[in-house]
Amino acid sequence: MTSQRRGVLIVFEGLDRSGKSTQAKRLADFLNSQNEGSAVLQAFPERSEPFGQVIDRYLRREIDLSERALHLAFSANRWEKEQMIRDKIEQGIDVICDRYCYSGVAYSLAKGLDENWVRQSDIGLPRPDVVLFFEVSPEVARQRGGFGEERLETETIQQKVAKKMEELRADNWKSVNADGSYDDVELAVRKIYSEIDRTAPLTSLEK
Ligand code: 2DT
Ligand code: MG
Repeated sequence: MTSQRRGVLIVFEGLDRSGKSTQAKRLADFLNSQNEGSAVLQAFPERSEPFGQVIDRYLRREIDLSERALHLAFSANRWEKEQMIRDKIEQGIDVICDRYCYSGVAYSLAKGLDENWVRQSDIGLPRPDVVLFFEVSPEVARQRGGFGEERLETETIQQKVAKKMEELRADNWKSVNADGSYDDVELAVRKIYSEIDRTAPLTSLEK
């Protein structure tokens, strides 16, 4: 048997305008610049997949969905990518996700859905080796520009999501102070990346 080292699953979570998408891309670009093909960037929702298209139409206000149907669509959208994620990691390729099930849970809890129900649909997905939790102060977030046009992009929803996200912290979470310059934050992210232990096997999300 070959003992090739596995890839890692790294998730970027945080509020809108915390810089997480920028930094997820920077990490992927950095890893690929060192070793071409060693990392893939995966954003959720992945709007190009069938369930992602439904989500996209909902977010752009083209269609309506009940809160539970929307929650399941977001979760199904992760399942659309599950095999790809497992395959890459087995091949030694790092998978960097811009949002994951924690956004799914936090947004749905913020809308008042039941916690046990909400967690159910993500059980069995690969569990991230590390979740980088981007924390940005309201002042800095405000300086980074206004909210967009899509659904869910309001101050009220963001505040509720922030509170719920805070409660989801677990042992695989690392806080990133996202108030610093993009270059400083990038270095902080790289340091956390370099400390990931990839000797243990990838696990799955449990109840
Ligand atoms: P982006 O702006 O990052 O494209 O996200 N969301 C996301 C959920 O409500 N549940 C989920 O499971 C995920 C992954 C966050 C679009 C919006 O979708 C929300 C913002
Ligand atoms: Mg957005």
